[in-house]
Amino acid sequence: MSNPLFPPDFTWGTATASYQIEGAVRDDGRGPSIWDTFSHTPGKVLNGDTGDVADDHYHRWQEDVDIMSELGVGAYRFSVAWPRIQAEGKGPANQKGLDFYKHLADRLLERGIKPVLTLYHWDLPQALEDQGGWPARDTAFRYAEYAAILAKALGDRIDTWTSLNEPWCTAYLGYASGVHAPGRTEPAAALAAAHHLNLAHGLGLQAIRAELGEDTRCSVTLNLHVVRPATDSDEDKDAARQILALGNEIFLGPMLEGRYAADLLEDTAKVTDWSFVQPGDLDITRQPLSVLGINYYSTSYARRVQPGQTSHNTGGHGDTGFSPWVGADTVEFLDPKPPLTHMGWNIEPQGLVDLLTGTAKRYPGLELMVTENGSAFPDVLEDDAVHDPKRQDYLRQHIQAVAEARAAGAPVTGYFAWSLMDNFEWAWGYARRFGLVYVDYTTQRRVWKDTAFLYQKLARTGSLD
Ligand code: IFM
Repeated sequence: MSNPLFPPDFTWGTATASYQIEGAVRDDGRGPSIWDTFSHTPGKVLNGDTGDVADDHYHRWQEDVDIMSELGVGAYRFSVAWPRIQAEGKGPANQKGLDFYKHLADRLLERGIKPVLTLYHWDLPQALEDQGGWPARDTAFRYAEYAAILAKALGDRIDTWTSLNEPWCTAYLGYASGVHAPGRTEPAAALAAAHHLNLAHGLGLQAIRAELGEDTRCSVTLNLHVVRPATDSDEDKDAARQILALGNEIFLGPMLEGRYAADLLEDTAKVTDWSFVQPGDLDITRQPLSVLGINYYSTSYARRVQPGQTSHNTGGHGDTGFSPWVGADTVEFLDPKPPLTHMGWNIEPQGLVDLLTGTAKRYPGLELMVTENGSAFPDVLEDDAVHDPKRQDYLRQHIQAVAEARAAGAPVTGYFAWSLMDNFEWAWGYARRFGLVYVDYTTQRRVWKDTAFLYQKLARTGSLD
């Protein structure tokens, strides 16, 4: 590849999430989360895997920070497990839970790695789900209290506060298709959940800035979808528009523009009347963002079919059949075209160029970061090494895409590889590996894959030449 010309202050980072790596689900006063319940429900996660032990990061975090230090990354994006801080999602904070993240942040800072904290990466306290979960408005207010606790406790240790990771997954996979926790299949509830996530985002950022000051660096991470029409026909263009409204506009509108788009409301009218949006909510959801985090893996192709004619509704990153549940019952996704990753997702780096340049054009001046990008491939541990040329290719192509977007003027200031190490890949359990570092789950040994060495070079030099 040509020299991508990343400046020295470009942030190279790695990312993880609490339930995917921590394990220790009963230690030090942690309460149960919806993912504990879901993963322990037979048939929900491949091979019956759970996050009970995961990467045992809760006990091995120092070794994991050492790995990051050796990789040479400048930032680490991790999430806090809400039920470690408030076992039941409300009430006073659990000091031991706070201490874990304080120590982690301190060690990162000692090593010159900026802590980028996500408040919510899907592990809702089960007690809050029992009271209605995200479809219940009260959850947004409980989240704001939790945000205030974290801000007070972790304060200036944190470089960037990220309200939510991929609220799309929480709302649609959790409450519409039900393939993620809590596994509910209630379309109207999914749209209410989306709104309450938007509200939680706004209330959470208000709480953090009230505690730490208006200049506090705050963000949200969205898995913005790149959905292309299968053909140039008006029908297929409208199918893509409909999925983009459900996937992207439903969060971008309220968070960045203080509105829900009229076509989104129309498209979903037979599912809900949106009466859960209360006067004043859209002033709260729209808070100044210091940076927008974008997660990108692949694209998808949509077409319009006649009612009742859809043969399948999968394709692209995580579009696991959510659309018919929320009113898009005449949209069909094309089968993804090879090359595919082990997730079955197509590899289309141009999608990342388009997404970054398109978002930059739409929101001039808004700083962007790629907060997740990476690929799963079946890895084999051989003589203490993992040779993963396909993952290296994926990385090279997508780094090139970021460079292209930057060259076209998109203000992208950082890239976080998903993931630092193999981990619990939700409904796929441990059967899908996204790590730069291989985890041997029987011994918890960490082994650098070839891609980790490549990333080290990138992090240290800003170039893959
Ligand atoms: O593992 C997930 C992560 O938790 C959220 N974004 C997508 C990743 C790969 O599926």
